[in-house]
Amino acid sequence: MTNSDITIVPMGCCHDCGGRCVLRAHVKDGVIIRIETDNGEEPQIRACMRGRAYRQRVYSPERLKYPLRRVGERGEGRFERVSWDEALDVVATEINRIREKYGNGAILLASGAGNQGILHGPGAVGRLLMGLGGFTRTWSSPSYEGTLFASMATYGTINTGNSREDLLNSRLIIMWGWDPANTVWDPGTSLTLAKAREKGIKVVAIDPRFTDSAAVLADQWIPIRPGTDAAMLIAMAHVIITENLQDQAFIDRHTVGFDAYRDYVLGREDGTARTSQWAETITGVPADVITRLAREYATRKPSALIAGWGPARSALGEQYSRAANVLTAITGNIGIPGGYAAGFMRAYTSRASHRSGGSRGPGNPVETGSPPRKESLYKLRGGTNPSSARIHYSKIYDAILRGRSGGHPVDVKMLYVVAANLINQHGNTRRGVEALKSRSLDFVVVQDQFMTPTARLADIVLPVNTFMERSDLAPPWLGSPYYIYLNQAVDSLYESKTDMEICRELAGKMGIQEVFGDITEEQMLRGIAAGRSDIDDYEAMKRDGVLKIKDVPPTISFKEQIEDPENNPFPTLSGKIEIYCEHLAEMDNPVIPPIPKYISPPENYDDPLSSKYPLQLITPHPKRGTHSSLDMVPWLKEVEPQAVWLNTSDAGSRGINDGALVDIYNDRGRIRIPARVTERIMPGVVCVYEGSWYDPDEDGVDRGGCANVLTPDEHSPGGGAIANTALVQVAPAPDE
Ligand SMILES: Nc1nc2c(c(=O)[nH]1)N[C@H]1C(S)=C(S)[C@@H](COP(=O)(O)OP(=O)(O)OC[C@H]3O[C@@H](n4cnc5c(=O)[nH]c(N)nc54)[C@H](O)[C@@H]3O)O[C@H]1N2
Ligand SMILES: Nc1nc2c(c(=O)[nH]1)N[C@H]1C(S)=C(S)[C@@H](COP(=O)(O)OP(=O)(O)OC[C@H]3O[C@@H](n4cnc5c(=O)[nH]c(N)nc54)[C@H](O)[C@@H]3O)O[C@H]1N2
Ligand code: SF4
Ligand SMILES: [Mo]
Repeated sequence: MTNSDITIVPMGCCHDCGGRCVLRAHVKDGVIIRIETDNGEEPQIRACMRGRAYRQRVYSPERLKYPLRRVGERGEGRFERVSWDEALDVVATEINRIREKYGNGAILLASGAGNQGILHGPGAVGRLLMGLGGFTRTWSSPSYEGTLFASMATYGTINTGNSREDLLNSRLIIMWGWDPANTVWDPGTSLTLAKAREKGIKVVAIDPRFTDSAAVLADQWIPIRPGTDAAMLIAMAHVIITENLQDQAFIDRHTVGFDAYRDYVLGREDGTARTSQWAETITGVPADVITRLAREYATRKPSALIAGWGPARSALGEQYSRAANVLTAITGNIGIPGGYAAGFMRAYTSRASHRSGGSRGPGNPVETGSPPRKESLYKLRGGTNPSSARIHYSKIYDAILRGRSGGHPVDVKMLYVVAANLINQHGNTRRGVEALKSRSLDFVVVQDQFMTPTARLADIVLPVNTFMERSDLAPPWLGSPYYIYLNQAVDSLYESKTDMEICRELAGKMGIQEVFGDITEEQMLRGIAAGRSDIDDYEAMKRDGVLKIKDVPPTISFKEQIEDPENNPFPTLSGKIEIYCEHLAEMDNPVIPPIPKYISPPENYDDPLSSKYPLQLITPHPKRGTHSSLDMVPWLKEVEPQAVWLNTSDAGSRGINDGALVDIYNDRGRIRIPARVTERIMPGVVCVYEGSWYDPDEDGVDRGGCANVLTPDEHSPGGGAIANTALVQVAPAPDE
């Protein structure tokens, strides 16, 4: 489309936010001067302020411009400009040297979620390293592994959601640890929830914070202590069972293990009845609030209990997800319009995974013959990241520092980081710095668009272009029926290249050109599109920058299993919904029991450590950013400067006023940022959004406010990240 001397290029926003929205870049004389969004037919896929502000990222003065080589010690942050030829020679030489000396397993690929297009991002590096005989992969996703594990254990699948528009058939919607007004969860979710409320459907938010969603989309806010959700869910089951409100016919027909769960809930197993009063002391939620919600949920059928991933990003997060899944089962809210099988939540699925990372896929020679991990659901089709040759991404630092002698499958000698700001985004930032500086690690290469806290620790830094400087194809974040076609808006800035171009050149230097073949990127995109049955008009998609798939019938997960169970078993080992999961029983691990239980995790509110660090830290996803990717955008910094949310009473008892500079600290580290004193967070809990860049001063105090300075580099038994379990103290910052 051309209007005078301005060209409008249709494309989309492609970082790892919960959206994937239409953008239209106005380009004049080769420069993006304005960004607008979808003004076309309904349903519009409208961008938020983050996408609309994107040109400040493309033209940020902080962009990486040229390949860089470290001078001085690793981590000192001093680099010199080198040519692409020199930089790639070093990378190729190091890869070959390390493969020959230590074997391919010594190369660890740390791929992140920075780019969500299908063609660009980490996939190219995975392809290159596979072409060279394999590499060590990480396992687990920082997003959802706890939820995924619980979803697989209960239903044998991650396809558990209903279409968004089906929420309008519900009579009660519970947003449990879910804040879609901020995190999006596919464009249109907030609009649907707003319509639901207009229709008179009750919406409840359960969250330690009075979130934007609680404020604008909910009728009721129930604050709850982090890490205790399983107790409330189990107490709701107690109310339902003692008042005989369960759907017994559904339970008898579609589930296994109800009796064992009932015995636990009623206290027949161990003498402790899981009453609302029992849960009140644990969760901080008044018993009558729990009882009332349980009755409403069981009797206002159909009801949608949407259990977010945030509460599962905790030390024993699987128990929360399992307890939520089981509650939806015992009330028979599964497989029916207006219901919702709590679980992973993917709905529309006629396409492949939304993850384009190079860390997935079959046939890695480095993994051949390695047995499955004991704590994986390896007997299920698809398993849950079963290979014991992989390193959990929370354990990358430990693997580098301790290697085989620390129980890891390999001694890591080279770290290839692509589209990941791991130092910032993985738990225990300071240990990460120690690991990447370690002399046992021979070589670190980082491919990124900015000199991130991770790139500062590299030996070679390779500049990558942004999604506005190349073409790509991107499915929505979770699973709505549409595709975004990203038309290239401008030429690559400075000397930046795509990840694909970089890997192709490396492949050329290493004599394996055939890995990428000689087809163009456009031909590759056409090939990808041809492999997807729901893309029927490539040209129209490219012209419009979006393909909205029409006439998709609403998804009601498990409809077939519920209507005709004999012919449609659940893909679990029993063929039914597993309230009691035999596969879990075989693991014989007390912190992943076969039925969901409330187990107090380490660093919970009642841990003895709370006498030293009395506040529970949560670190949700930022409104002003997509993880760490937009930290440098001034317009977005204005929206919500990084600060710690602190309840008025906790601030008062510490002599802290709104806006004052404070220290948030524990044994892992210390950050110094302003306090946001507010009633929007419950007493005893503090919130620091993830994503702000680590920026330590000479005393090692992080002035950037990186939440992961305070979180652990551990994982839950099923493999979930632990971003919302950490005890801290807050104090006024010392005078400077
Ligand atoms: N703006 C924005 N949107 C995003 C992203 C982003 O970076 N920025 N990232 C995207 C990605 S990759 C992901 S994985 C998703 C993540 O989506 P979610 O996991 O749903 O997002 P979070 O913000 O981490 O957590 C949701 C809510 O859980 C609450 N919470 C934390 N701990 C607890 C708890 O113990 N109990 C209860 N009941 N609530 C708790 C938080 O206060 C928060 O309001 O978001 C996506 N959307
Ligand atoms: N404390 C805490 N930590 C968390 C979370 C939390 O809730 N709390 N959430 C976790 C979650 S759910 C996620 S998904 C992770 C995300 O963690 P990451 O994937 O590490 O984070 P991002 O900031 O999305 O992107 C990483 C980098 O990718 C770069 N990038 C963008 N596009 C490209 C590209 O095309 N090519 C290359 N080579 N680089 C590119 C960006 O510049 C950025 O530096 O964070 C996790 N970390
Ligand atoms: S940041 Fe997310 S919600 Fe905002 S425009 Fe981009 S994809 Fe859409
Ligand atoms: Mo994520």
